[in-house]
Amino acid sequence: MMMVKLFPFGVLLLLTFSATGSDAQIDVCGTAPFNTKSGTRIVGGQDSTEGAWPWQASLHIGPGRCGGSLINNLWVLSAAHCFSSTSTSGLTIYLGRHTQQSVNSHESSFRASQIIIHPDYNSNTNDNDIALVQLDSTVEFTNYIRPICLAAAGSVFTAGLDCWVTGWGTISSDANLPDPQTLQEVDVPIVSNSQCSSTYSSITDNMMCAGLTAGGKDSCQGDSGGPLVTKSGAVWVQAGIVSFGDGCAKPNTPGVYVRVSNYQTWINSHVTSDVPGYINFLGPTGSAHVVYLSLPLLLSIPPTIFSLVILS
Ligand code: 4AZ
Repeated sequence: MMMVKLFPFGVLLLLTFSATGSDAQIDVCGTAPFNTKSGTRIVGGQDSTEGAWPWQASLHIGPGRCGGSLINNLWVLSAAHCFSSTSTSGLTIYLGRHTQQSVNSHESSFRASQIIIHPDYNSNTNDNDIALVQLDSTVEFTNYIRPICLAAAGSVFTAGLDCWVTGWGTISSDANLPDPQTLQEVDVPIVSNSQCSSTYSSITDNMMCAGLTAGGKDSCQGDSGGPLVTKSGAVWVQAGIVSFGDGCAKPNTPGVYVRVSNYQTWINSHVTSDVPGYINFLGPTGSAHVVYLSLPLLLSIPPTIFSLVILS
């Protein structure tokens, strides 16, 4: 945790979050009024509470299903391998969805106006397995539909960090169980890239891994494109995108995720208005900058300068 002590005898304690840019989304991203976690098929997980993961998108691509995450009022982040082309026909995007069959009173559905697949996506190695989907109209944020904050360039996710992954993918690697109706959630710890490379031969810096040594908890087929998130102070930040794995939930076989923090420049080159909120994640409390200011100093700072001080 970075600690800035302007006045050691300060009387005011301010918790702020490090953000890059003056982002329209930073005030709202990563907040989830119905999420009670402290710190996600999904194999070994559980039904989520309605509204707990308000950035979760359900992409129906013809007969196929993928996950995604809302990053501002117009764009959804997902995986490149979810799309066989950039044709938007047959694609429906659901936000605020909880179950795949019952009535979802908080849901809105959209068509896509554009699909952007990363130009360096390699379907043989799975490198750069990232895509952006532009909705055909802007979405109104509610308690059930909100954007996720994204991990800023330079973010650090150390081995063992607890993360959550969410989706409607298969809940069993033997494919005998039907897909779940209710959005599933499971918590999985980060596995270092060096450790993960002992399982997979092609782990790149653009990837990150998460899972238990013993197995039992994992994302799986149908969860692809969905978010791997962790909590940073009071807000949730997306670390990864469900990408691939050798089966699901096997011992010593972590799930592999896109390392979102490597794509801030690429995302911002396409999402040019209402830029997503980025959090420089350095640990569970690592992005919380504690700032001490004395009351006289505080009162002497004009509001505009003050906001620059705490956000820089
Ligand atoms: C899949 O087939 C898939 N355990 C996605 C994620 C994982 C495995 C398979 C990770 O889309």
